[in-house]
Amino acid sequence: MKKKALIFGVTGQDGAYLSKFLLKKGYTVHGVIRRSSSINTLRLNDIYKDPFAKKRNFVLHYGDVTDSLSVLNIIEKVRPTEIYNLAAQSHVAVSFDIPEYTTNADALGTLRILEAIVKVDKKIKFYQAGSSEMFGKVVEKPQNEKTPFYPRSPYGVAKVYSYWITLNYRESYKLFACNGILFNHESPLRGETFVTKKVVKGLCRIKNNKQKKLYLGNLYSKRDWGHAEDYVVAMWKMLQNKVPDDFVICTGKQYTIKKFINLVAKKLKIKIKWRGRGINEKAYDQNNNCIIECHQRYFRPAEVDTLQGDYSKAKKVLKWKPKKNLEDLINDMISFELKQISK
Ligand code: NAP
Ligand code: G4F
Repeated sequence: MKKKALIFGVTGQDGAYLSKFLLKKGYTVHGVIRRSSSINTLRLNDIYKDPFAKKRNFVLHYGDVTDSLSVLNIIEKVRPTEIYNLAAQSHVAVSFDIPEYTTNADALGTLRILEAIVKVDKKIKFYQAGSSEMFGKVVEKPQNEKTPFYPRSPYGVAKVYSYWITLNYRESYKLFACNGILFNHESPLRGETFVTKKVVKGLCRIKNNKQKKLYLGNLYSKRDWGHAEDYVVAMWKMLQNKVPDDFVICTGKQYTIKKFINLVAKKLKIKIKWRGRGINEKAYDQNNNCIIECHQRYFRPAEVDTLQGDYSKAKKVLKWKPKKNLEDLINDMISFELKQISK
């Protein structure tokens, strides 16, 4: 029988990559989109299907994970074989500005989907988009599936709730429910306000005289960055495993934000020199123009200083490993951005 996936958060970075991956695998993909006053399906342009077409393998439904009725109605109507919950207010810094909404969407949203599964069909498999932000102020290095959580933001705390409620419904109702604990993953489709996209886009525009300066926050936090295209494969593999389980997905390598900037600048042949310390640290180009400055607004009330994962379990059980390294990721992001500028 043809498999049917339902993706909450289909319009996001991962939603777009996962949809394309599942369509290639022969799935019919249903996605949940929010009503918006401006177009929010740009990442889905190449797979979007005319709603009046007779046979469609990609179908969109209006809904919201903060709205129980829409969640239940869509699951009842679609009757999917697999549900991927990627829906979230996913920006860590913004979660300090809208903590209540973040908790509603990122914590209770998961509960709403799990409850609907219990009501509609307990055989529906469920993937929960957990995050390395749950490790927060890390208690060991590197982090694996057994590392205790210590979240540092309303976003991280909400994701910890989702992790435990997913595990609880697995144990209580015997659901096939899995937590992916994914470390940062990026791509040309990454949201514009996350640091990798901001840096790549900013430096590409500076190189092409479209922008003079880029403002950033903490340059010294360390992240384990992978490519979103690799990570959606891991989500799918978790739901094809014999038993439901939880998996860390990462590259095992970490870099500072500053190192990431230096790598991007090198690729773009911008020779940068750093001067100053702390908030006064600045980057200058070969003509001594200041092209990067730090600004207080991009620092967070509490920071996650270091993240580095260990994907041994996923490698052993799911036969998953990342295919693309940081250089591949940067090349991919830069070529996308340069194409955008030349359009
Ligand atoms: P993203 O680009 O920000 O996408 C988030 C998606 O969730 C968008 O489709 C968004 O819709 C949707 N959404 C937000 N609030 C919603 C609501 N109330 N109801 C329904 N949909 C809602 O995030 P991403 O990078 O693809 O990440 C996907 C998931 O993985 C998220 O849950 C994120 O927290 C988690 N995660 C991401 C990473 C990473 O590094 N990317 C790492 C670990 C975990 P709109 O387009 O309408 O805003
Ligand atoms: O790119 P970021 O905003 O990603 P962050 O906070 O690590 O969260 C992302 O990854 C998580 C997985 O660990 C996901 F769960 C989450 O949904 C999201 O996708 O920031 C990365 C680092 C931080 O330390 C931040 O303080 O970059 C630092 N940074 C420095 N300047 C900045 C900036 N971050 C942003 N967004 N903007 C800046 O100007």
